[in-house]
Amino acid sequence: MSFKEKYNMYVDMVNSELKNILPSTHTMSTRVCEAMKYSLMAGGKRIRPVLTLSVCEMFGCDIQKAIPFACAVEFIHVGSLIHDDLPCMDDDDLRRGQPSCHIKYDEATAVLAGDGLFFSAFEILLLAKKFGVNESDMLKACDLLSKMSGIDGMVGGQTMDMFIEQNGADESMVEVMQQRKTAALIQAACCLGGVAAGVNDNYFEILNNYALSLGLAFQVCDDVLDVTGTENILGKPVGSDIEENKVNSVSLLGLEKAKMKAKKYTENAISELNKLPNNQFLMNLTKFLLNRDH
Ligand code: GRG
Repeated sequence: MSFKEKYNMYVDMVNSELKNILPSTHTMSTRVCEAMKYSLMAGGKRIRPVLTLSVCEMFGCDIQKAIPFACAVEFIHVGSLIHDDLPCMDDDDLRRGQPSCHIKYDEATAVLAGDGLFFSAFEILLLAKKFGVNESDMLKACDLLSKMSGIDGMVGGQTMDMFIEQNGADESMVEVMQQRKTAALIQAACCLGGVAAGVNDNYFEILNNYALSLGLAFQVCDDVLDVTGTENILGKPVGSDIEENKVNSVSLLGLEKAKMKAKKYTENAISELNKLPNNQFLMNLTKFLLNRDH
């Protein structure tokens, strides 16, 4: 199976499970359920759940065990994008080239759709018991996902991003912000695959290091794509981050140095990956993410 076929196979598995677990719309909360579904099914690349499933599989474990974890991570990711687009945050009318959740619905519905996705994520994660994950591993997964999403992870990173926009920052502060805002959930995605597979502490640490470098590379590429892409990752016009005076890798270092930084992080990720078994798919994915065009 080619890399692309395998990637699509993982995406299909995630999408069919997401459809099964989407909240029922036959309730008094129809509008918020529709908004959750709209954003979940709006064409995301599904990188994080693909990481969860492929990590689980590289250790020879049945991927079914990792499906609830993969879906839980995607729920958090999509919820964070909905909140990120709100007028009080990044104020973006477009996401993946389509109206953002608060434009398609309204602001209050978008806040609640994000909240709904965050809480449902943990409900879904706990479905792992039905797929053969034991309770102590589920607790470990729950601990990881909540930490990587909360103050030490995405929420903290987004807060730093807002602070930096007002006060400026140097390279090391931007790196901490990027680790928390973006890499943390990618770390959770990879480590949850490891938890589902029951990996030992040594492999767990390697996975965590791999995912940190991958997540940092991913964010720097995102900053680069804002300038070089035909349409940037948010579906916004090219260069909009720079025009809005965002402090990111490109505004701090310039385009060429930012590209070199993404390459360096990718090399670090690859050197961690070399310590793991059956790494061919993840090797291809790591290189693909460095060279992606959206
Ligand atoms: C409560 C978890 C929680 C979060 C709220 C709003 C917020 C705090 C955090 C925002 C974090 C954020 C938007 C980080 C950007 C990460 C990033 C590069 C997203 C783009 O990811 P892709 O390209 O998206 O994987 P697709 O569209 O493919 O799903």
